[in-house]
Amino acid sequence: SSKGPQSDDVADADGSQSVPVIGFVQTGAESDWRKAHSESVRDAAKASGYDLRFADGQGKQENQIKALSSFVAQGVDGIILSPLVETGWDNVLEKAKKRDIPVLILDRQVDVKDDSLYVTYIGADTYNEGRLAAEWLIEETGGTAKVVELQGTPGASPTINRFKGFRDVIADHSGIEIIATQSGDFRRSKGKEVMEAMLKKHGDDIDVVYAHNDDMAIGAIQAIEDAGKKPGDDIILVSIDGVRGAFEAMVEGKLNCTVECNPLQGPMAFEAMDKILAGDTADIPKKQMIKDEVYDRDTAKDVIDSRKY
Ligand code: GYE
Repeated sequence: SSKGPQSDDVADADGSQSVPVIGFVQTGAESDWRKAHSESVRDAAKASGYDLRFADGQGKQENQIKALSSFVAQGVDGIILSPLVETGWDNVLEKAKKRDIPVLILDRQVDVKDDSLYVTYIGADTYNEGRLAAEWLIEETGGTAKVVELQGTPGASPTINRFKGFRDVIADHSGIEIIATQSGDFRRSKGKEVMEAMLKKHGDDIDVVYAHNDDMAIGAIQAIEDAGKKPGDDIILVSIDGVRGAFEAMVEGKLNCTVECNPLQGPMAFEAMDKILAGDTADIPKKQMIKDEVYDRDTAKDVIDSRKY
């Protein structure tokens, strides 16, 4: 029997309660963070008694839009969207609104004309993560370093926010200079490829890699080692997410710092969905941000065994 919201449930012909159907539109499977995120949503749906329909956008907004339209056409009870990029959602969200299908935005943000097109946003404070990465770096380097930046997917809210948060902090520190910046699409292979090109071009000038996620940092570590340098010592690396691979790299001394970004958002999402489907939206904030911690090489060993993703 469903532990989900009872009030809106329709009794089936045999008298049993029908299980609410939720369409989940995911970005893809670009990183370890994303895999943990998908798993968290799947597990929480099950634990809360929902029937989850999972649509994998495979890194393309058009796939996500198609999946959303199709969930609307199916008349699902609710939709959870993790949008690849920030813009371009107005039309499809209007379709959902016209059919009275509530939409919860999870992880990445949307930029829409009309905020009533979604009920609530739940995710990490990715702007603050960019700030925390910069603050750690200033502390570590004493405020002097030439930095190369590996950006996430162009147009994605964490990319925009981690780009800006970092710059807002280094603005007061003229000794920190970004000498190159390019997208590695939040992917390990792309991070390695972009880092190889940066090493060829900038060689010994590079003091620091700032990667918008751990997967790209791990790719960059490979490229640095292939170039005969010692990641963590010859070049400092700071990234974001806090996935297991990052903790392993820190324990090995190859990654200097990761700013946590918690992907285990499923329970929060379905707690909110319970309320939404029960018509209990009054106390749901428009925006719910998850808190992040900073970990570095000194603290990694002590916490690696307690990491949940
Ligand atoms: O940092 C990255 C993932 O949207 C915050 O997306 C998320 C980011 C995360 O692919 O690893």
